[in-house]
Amino acid sequence: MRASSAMLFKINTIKMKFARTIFAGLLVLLCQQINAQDHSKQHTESWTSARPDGHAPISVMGDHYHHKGEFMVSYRFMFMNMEGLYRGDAAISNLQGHQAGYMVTPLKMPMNMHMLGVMYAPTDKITLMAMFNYLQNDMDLQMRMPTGMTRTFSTASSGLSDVKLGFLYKLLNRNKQSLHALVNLSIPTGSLEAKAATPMSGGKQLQLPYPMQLGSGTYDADLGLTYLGQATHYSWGTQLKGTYRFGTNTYGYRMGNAYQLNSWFAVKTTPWLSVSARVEGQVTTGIIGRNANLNPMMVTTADVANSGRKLVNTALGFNLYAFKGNLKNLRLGAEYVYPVYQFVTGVQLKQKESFVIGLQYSL
Ligand SMILES: [Cu+2]
Repeated sequence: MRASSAMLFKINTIKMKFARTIFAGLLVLLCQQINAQDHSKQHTESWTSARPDGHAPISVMGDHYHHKGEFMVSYRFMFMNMEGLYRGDAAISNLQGHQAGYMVTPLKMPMNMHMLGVMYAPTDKITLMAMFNYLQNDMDLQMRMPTGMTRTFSTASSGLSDVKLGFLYKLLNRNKQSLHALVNLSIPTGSLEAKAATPMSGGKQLQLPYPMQLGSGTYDADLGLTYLGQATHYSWGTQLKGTYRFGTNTYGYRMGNAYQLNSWFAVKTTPWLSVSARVEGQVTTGIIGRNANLNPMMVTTADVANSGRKLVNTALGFNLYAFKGNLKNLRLGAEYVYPVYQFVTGVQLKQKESFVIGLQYSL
């Protein structure tokens, strides 16, 4: 047993090294390609954000940097919904969820998120970023008695989530192609104390399960790389981003790491409008450790065995851009996001569609 797990660990380490080597190789190739094109052209043009598709679809964060002295504020609103149970990559009934050993199963979890962002570029190379998120979570649940009777109830939580501070670093911008790195530090300002009275608690306020809490409780880092390209009437981009969490929070657990690969394509139909299509792959690993205040047999969301998922999203969106006039540099973006594939570890709610709308203003 021990020998085989050591072997597995070794194989995984080799796989990771291999993936890292491939990634570094691709990066070098990309830089060389951008440089090579530079020498072949007489007039080199920079990638520019001053067009409707100069910003990525609104759901993508840290997609663009600014010129020295520029300042930007943004507000985004996101509605997300989760509904119906999944085990692995297949839907199951709530009865099957209860039969897996849980007294309570969730029915749905709609979530509203308000995001306020600030960007400022002290130099052409560096753009500083800060992001403040306010969350409103709701969850409808079903309790099943041994007699087979069911009863539904709801819980809710809301408040400031974790604050993110970071910067973008411009690596290259030439031949209408651009490459920049993203570094964010997430500060655990979001509360882990969200509580509610449930039919099982006899009127007492009890700490809510993991997905209903407002923050991770740990210091986390986002590391990312964004590649952008432009032609006269269309543009494209790819962003690879990882969220890494460190240590354990005051309740003895750590949320899973998250990895995202985003690729999008946009068509600039007029100087003020672009439409976009995007594909996103997401992997979130499971929770490490557990909160001793939560009874894992009570509800699926209180059991860390039901955490971690893989998801493929598709999205359609548009950007409106005021390129002149009094509202110059004001943008409005919206995107509709629909998951086309998901795999959950254990029993979890299924991710449904989400909708994002946002305003950005730079000066
Ligand atoms: Cu900006």
